[in-house]
Amino acid sequence: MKYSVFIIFIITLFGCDSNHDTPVTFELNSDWEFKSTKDSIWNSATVPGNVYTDLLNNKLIEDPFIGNNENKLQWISESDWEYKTNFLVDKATLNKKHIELNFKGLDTYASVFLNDSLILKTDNAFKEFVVDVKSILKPKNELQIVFQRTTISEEKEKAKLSYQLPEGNRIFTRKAQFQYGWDWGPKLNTSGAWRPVTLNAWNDYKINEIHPQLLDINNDFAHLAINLKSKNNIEQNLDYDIYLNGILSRTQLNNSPINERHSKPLTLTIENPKRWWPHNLGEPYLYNIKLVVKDNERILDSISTKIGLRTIELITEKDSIGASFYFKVNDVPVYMKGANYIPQNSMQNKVTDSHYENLLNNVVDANMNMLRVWGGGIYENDIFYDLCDEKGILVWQDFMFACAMYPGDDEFLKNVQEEAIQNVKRIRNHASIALWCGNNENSEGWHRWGWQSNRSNKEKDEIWHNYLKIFDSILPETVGKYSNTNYWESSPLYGRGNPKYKTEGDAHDWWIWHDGYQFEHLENNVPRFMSEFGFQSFPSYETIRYINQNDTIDIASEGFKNHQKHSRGFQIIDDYMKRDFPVPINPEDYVYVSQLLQAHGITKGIEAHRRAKPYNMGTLFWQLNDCWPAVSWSSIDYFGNWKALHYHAKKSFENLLISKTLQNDTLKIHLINDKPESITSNLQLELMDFDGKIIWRDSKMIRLSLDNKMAYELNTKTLNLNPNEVVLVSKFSDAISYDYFVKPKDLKLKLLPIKQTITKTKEGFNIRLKSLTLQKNVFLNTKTKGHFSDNYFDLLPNQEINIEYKTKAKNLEDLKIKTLNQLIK
Ligand code: BMA
Repeated sequence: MKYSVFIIFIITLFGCDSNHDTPVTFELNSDWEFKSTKDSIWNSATVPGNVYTDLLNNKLIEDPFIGNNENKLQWISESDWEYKTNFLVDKATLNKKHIELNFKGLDTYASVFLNDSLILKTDNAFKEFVVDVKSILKPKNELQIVFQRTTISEEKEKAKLSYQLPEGNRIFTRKAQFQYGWDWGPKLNTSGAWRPVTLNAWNDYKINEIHPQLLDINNDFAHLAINLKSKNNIEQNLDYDIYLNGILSRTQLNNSPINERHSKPLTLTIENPKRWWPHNLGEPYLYNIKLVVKDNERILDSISTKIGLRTIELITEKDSIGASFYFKVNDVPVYMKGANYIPQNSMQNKVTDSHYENLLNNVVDANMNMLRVWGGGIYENDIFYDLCDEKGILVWQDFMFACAMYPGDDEFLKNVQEEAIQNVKRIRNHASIALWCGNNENSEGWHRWGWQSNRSNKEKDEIWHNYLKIFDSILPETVGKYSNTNYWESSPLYGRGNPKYKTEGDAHDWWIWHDGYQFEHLENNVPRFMSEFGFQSFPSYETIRYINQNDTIDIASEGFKNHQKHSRGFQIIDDYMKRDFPVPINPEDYVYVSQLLQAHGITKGIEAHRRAKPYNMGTLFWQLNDCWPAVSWSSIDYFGNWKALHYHAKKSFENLLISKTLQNDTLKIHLINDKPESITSNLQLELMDFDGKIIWRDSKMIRLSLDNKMAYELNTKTLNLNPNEVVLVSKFSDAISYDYFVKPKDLKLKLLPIKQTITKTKEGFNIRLKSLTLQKNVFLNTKTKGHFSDNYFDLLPNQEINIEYKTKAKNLEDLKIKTLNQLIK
């Protein structure tokens, strides 16, 4: 029998041993084994982890992300799984007065045994569980966790109801709802200890939580209350040292010890405070706060947290049109630009710190300042919010309820209540948290998706009443009690079908895609805040190759088709493509055009929303990322490759945007500025043909303040232009825009070569490109792994551009260039 030995790192931070009696924490993450309860053979397991990765690591299953494997693996969620580990506890730890086991996340119905005693039964993957194990713990221990398949509890709960709730049995289980299958994700219902398991021991004092609250702030001072919750058996007064950015700011002797029953906040004043800003408006400055609690000179415990000094408010005020929906950060109305975020992997333990780092860097690179953490996934790991704080990305946080109606019995409500308290408290210190939202589309579903048909009034009343208990009572009260963040009941406020969606609250526009409406619908129907709208595309060649495990780009294989989870998905892409683009036969070309199509439609929406500022104050497209290799609405695919949409959204999300509209023969140039400073510059307009001949030019001095301005208007009839053969180049300050007068498929592009010069650089390669004709949507691709500084861009005639390719590859011999010119006959 193997035993993991705790190596106790004596905390030398505070000098000599006798000067502290601080709590100790050990992660129980080694020597785990697992098996199906029906099996007798144990295999090695990983904690934190889940049963799919454990089966995979032991080569007991094939990769669920390849081909049709997902379908062959459904037996896994129909089985029960058992995990165990053995561990030693040293004498010093055993002698501590208090010892607890802490389970940060068990997915989901788990029975936990320590040395054969049942110590815990769980029913919520979003909750942390703490168990006192002082009386059971021995020098040698066995910890065992049995995970029961979710269907058992779900069937039991279902049988208690005289009616069925939409949508399926997932609603009975508090775990990531997308694991039951979604229209962009596989059905991989996991089990396992998905977050760390720790052993915590202490004697007389332990800090449980710190919660700094900004009381008031001006340019000279910020006043904060530092709320502290601790377990405290010490009767006498304690000292509290507060370090601000490493400097001891204040020692305070409290008259009474701060403990759970009686807590009195400490206070802190920061002189000349620096405010935290979303990255596109300023520096996301964070202060480090460290609190050291002492009993005379003996250190009892310490805790650190980072805070950003900012105020955030959601402003929903009635106005002459409906009601506003915008965020004020530090009293400044801020336009929100971004996307909806889903879990990065169906197997959460595969998401490493660098996945978080890279993805959130990509968010900043694309000029996004807000992500919506969508309600069918998970309350994210701490690192996600840490990085959003650091990088200046605001977070719209949904509670984890999506596209369904949920039960309302006391046990379920109590479970939800505890989940909400824990998660609100866990993330409330983060500067990035802008909003808590109750659910995704539950209200819209109830009112618009036929969920009420064939139900008695009594049944309808009960279901809606249960909805209100959670989303109108438990959740807002929890958010109000434990945080300073605003709460919004459901996203969207009004669904499709209610005309008020355009005048009040946030909106999801799924007329595009699901209902097949023209992209132009986005331009003519602008809501106050667009929290979802999207269009699918195929992923990168790398991802397609991975799905098929084949070098050719095959998008018709059965295995590949399993990675399109929307029942009409392929057809919808095809239908839209016919409207605006050439429809290629060759799969490589088809994949490329599908990405151009997605970028074309979504940026049309983004720009229309931004042109309507300040009527509209935000645009978040669906969706940023993928949880597996797939055909989906994402702008970045599973392997981190930017699709055309991410490159194009980056341009449409610039603080300063030039955006063109053309209605009948009236051309309008709009300028949109998201920075609080005004800009005075020369708007320069040039109309050129595809050989670079200037047909017309004009310029105009413009003073642009915050918001948007229709800066230039022209009747194009006066130009006598051939609309299929011209591009309008507009420049204002450092912004530039290329615009066309017809659909991409109607452009009369020429087939001429692009001259390319590749040179090796420190970080990869520099690619210099030049052509005699306009090259539309130049797509650079290679089998090597790397990132192009720009892609899917237009190259003006005779213009020379430099693209940086960041890669570890030694050569770039396979670099290929695709353009729309090659596809338009
Ligand atoms: C939105 C989301 C998801 C869904 C997406 C695409 O409404 O909230 O539920 O995946 O549509 O259909």
